[in-house]
Amino acid sequence: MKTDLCVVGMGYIGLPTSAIFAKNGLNVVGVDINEKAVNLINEGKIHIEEPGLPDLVKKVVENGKLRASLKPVPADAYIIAVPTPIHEDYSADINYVISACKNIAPLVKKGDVIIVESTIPPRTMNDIVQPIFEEFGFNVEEDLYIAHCPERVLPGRILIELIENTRIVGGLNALAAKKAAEFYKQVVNGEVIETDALTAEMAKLMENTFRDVNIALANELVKISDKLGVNAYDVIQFANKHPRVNIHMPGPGVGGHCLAVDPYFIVEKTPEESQLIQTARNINNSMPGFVVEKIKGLVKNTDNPKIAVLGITYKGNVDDIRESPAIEVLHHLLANKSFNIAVHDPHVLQENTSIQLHSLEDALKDADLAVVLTDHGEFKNLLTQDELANMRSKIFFDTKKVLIPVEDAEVKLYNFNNVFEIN
Ligand code: SAJ
Repeated sequence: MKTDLCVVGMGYIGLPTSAIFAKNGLNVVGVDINEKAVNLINEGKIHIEEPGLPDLVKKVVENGKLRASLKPVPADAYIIAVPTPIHEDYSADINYVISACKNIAPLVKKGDVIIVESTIPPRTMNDIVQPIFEEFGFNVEEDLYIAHCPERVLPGRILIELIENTRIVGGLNALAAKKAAEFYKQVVNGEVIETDALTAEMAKLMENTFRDVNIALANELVKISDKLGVNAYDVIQFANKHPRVNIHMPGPGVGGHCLAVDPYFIVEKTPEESQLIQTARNINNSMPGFVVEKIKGLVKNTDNPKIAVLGITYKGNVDDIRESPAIEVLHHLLANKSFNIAVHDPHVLQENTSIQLHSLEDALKDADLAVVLTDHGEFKNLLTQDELANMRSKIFFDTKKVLIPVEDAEVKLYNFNNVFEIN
């Protein structure tokens, strides 16, 4: 059977994208180097957590529209959705994109559409991707339609946002943008904007940088409020009553593979010009340390305290622990040999991490302090749950303002409202 679309990378973006095109009737082959993921998908199952995705993948695999493979296959269109991590020195690692391009290049034919969805540093399409296809003998101006169409979906809402969000399609030339835009319009209800590759690269990076900088402002406010003795959440709430103000939410840092990474792609190319972006990154990176200092303050009068760490994913209601500030806090705590640490996360499977996980009951048993680092929905009503009964002290430090406060003299709740009370 002819393959309409070959998607390289079966992760948080590639798999749902494949499933949505398959649902729309295209014959889709999803490619991944992870044999376990490939086998699971071919059984109609999935290896990631995302609402609605298990049912959709089951359906499109069962009706033969989606199958997974370890190797790319010839198709009329290709989407590259592989990770672009950062090196230790914060420079972008685009090797997966390069090898994906090199793997599909021998299979492509004149008239094919090739789309890079992975987030990439500015000029990658022109300086890296284009020459790869030229090396394989293509005239990229005429033979192929190559475009960057950055993914912009929010984990937890991927299936909705893939269809509803505006897409930016940046072609190597205007015709490539038009052809790639037509391809997306098969499934996207939102606006599909055509532009050049560099503008698309920068628009994507600035979206996440905007958010990172605004969260940094909220996190800096927490530190300022801590010094001044003022309730940071009240300040944010009241300031945000102004029609043109939207201070973001503070937290134990900024995680995930997007906000904590993408700004560095801009910094790498323009270090002199990106001062604000770098400062914001530094502020957000300092938050795990700030939280750890407050935790130390809370247990300073307890010998060998037991601390329950609740939530280790990079944000609430997902299972992703990549670049998680909670993990950084945890590592600091584990390094302190006088602390007894017990971790609970209702979204993370033990088989996916080397961190020893506990049930909520075990984590809280005999605990002197519980620290909430992720805003999972499961934690909202924590303060009324039976599992609290066996805590040694019912002291909570909620860095995400997820716990609903209770009127209970035994329970002491700290968050960024009253963090200045901790010394
Ligand atoms: N966070 C805060 N305060 C806030 C909002 C978020 O501390 O007010 C933290 C979260 O806890 C988390 C991090 O920021 O650690 C990132 O969370 P997020 O929900 O803001 O974003 P991601 O990384 O899950 O997804 C982002 C989205 N970008 C934007 O909203 C501009 C998504 O649309 C992108 O597709 C994704 O990055 C990506 O792949 O680039």
